[in-house]
Amino acid sequence: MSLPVDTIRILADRHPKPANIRFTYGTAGFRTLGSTLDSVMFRVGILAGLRSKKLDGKTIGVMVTASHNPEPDNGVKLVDPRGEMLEAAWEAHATNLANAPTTDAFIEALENLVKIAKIDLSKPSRIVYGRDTRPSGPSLVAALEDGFQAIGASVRNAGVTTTPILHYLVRSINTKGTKDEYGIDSEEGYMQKLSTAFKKLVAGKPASPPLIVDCANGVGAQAVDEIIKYLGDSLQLIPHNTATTTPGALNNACGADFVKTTQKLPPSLAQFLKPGQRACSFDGDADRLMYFYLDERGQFRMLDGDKIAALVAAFIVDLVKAAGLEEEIKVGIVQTAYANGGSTKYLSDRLPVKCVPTGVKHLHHAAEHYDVGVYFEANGHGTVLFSPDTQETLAAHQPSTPAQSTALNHLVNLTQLINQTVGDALSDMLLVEVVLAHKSYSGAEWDSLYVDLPNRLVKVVVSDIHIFKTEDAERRLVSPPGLQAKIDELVRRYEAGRAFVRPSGTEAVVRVYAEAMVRAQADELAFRVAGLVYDETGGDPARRPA
Ligand code: G16
Repeated sequence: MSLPVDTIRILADRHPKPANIRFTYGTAGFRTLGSTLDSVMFRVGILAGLRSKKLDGKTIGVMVTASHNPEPDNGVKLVDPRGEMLEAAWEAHATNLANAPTTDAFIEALENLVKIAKIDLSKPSRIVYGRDTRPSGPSLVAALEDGFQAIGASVRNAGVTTTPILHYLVRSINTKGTKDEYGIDSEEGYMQKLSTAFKKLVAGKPASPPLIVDCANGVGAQAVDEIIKYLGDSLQLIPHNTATTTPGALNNACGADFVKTTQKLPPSLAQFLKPGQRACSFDGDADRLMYFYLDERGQFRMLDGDKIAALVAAFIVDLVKAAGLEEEIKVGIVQTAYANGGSTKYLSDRLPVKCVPTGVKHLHHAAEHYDVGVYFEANGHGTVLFSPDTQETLAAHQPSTPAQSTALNHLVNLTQLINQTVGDALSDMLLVEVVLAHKSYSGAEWDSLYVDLPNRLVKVVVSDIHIFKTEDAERRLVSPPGLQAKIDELVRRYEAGRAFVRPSGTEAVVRVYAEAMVRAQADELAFRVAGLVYDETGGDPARRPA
């Protein structure tokens, strides 16, 4: 069987590639200005069909989102059958197809892919797809659907939904009727699964005070509205920033990325958050979560992905011990270079910690090597993975005391509460609430697990981010030559100083992270390193970071 070249040609001509743009499948798929992505969507539609054929007709997910990016951006990423990110080798195929300059070149690239990846075109192709609330979503989805039609895929439209729900659907569809069945393959099934596990885990605990949820004016608002119906009085959520149809509102001065990068309270919450009360922020597609509270002096205190990892890991370690499974189940942590030095020290004094490059795909794969792998990026993107062996151990273990039995049940319920396919703001929020309820912790008590080193994250706009190359899990630059030595020389001058530079995989910027013993020094170090980066690339002196 060969490719339906005639159909592909007719449809591809309706989605020409814009000249002079090079697309890259980056940290989380293709991501750039939505108005430039029409051809990419069409081509990804075909690629998803081929990926499904390659995997014997397993269902592949396609999510149209640009997550934390500004509203005019959009993007698309593929989800592999177990709900995880697309296999790395196929990222290169995606980039290759997206950049073919003409319809003829695109068809040639497709034929080439079929040959080198040995794709049996007679296999069926199945796809489930969804999008976030961005205004460019509907027209980009139409282009994607032309791609599905061109390759003759059987499709299911999940509509406007969160990225983690799409990942959940992919895994649920592919495991339906097997011993690994993940859940009922619908949004309702997802809500039911999470809320049932949550209620079991907090049963008998005093109800926590209400939680303010900043939905970033994105699709998370819809998911929060929905879960409220399922949670009943087990947890009271107060959604804010739910204006999903107000132009320009998405991720604007609100949401998880705003909180993490500015280390400030979203201004829209100022009149609602009282000292001591805890609140959290989702990002635009609800796969990241940041917590925060105001201390008794009204100062903003952030509880980021590192703090979530510390809270959750300690809780799981305690349960494993209480269940009598200390010897069988080992818990490990995965972080990136962005992890605060304070958290890395706290965690590595207690558990094995591994550092990997940015991107959930890297953390997820590293976490799979532990019995229970807790991974969180500092930006609030993360989850917990229970290995298949661990899940079997939990199912087979015979507790010898009532206390062991309770701890074992809690662990089993956690495997249901946690979305193990990818970082999930809603599921992670419920997880945090479970731990806080069990420990009777306020935000301040949670915060006091360890002290964060003051830190600063800065974006530098440079003419070409591709000249920046890193090694050692992105902690050191190998290119441009000589720049790392200059950074090292600067860092040496600051007490507890640490800084690194890496090109973003989701925005056209270079990111600079710095930390030091005191706030003013962390800020100064970040801006001085940013200045070095800027000078190196010969940017406009007027835009030099200062
Ligand atoms: C995506 C990735 C995250 C990553 C973030 C920023 O998040 O899934 O793993 O931390 O981008 O990446 P970079 O620094 O390379 O731009 P999201 O929430 O935007 O999908």
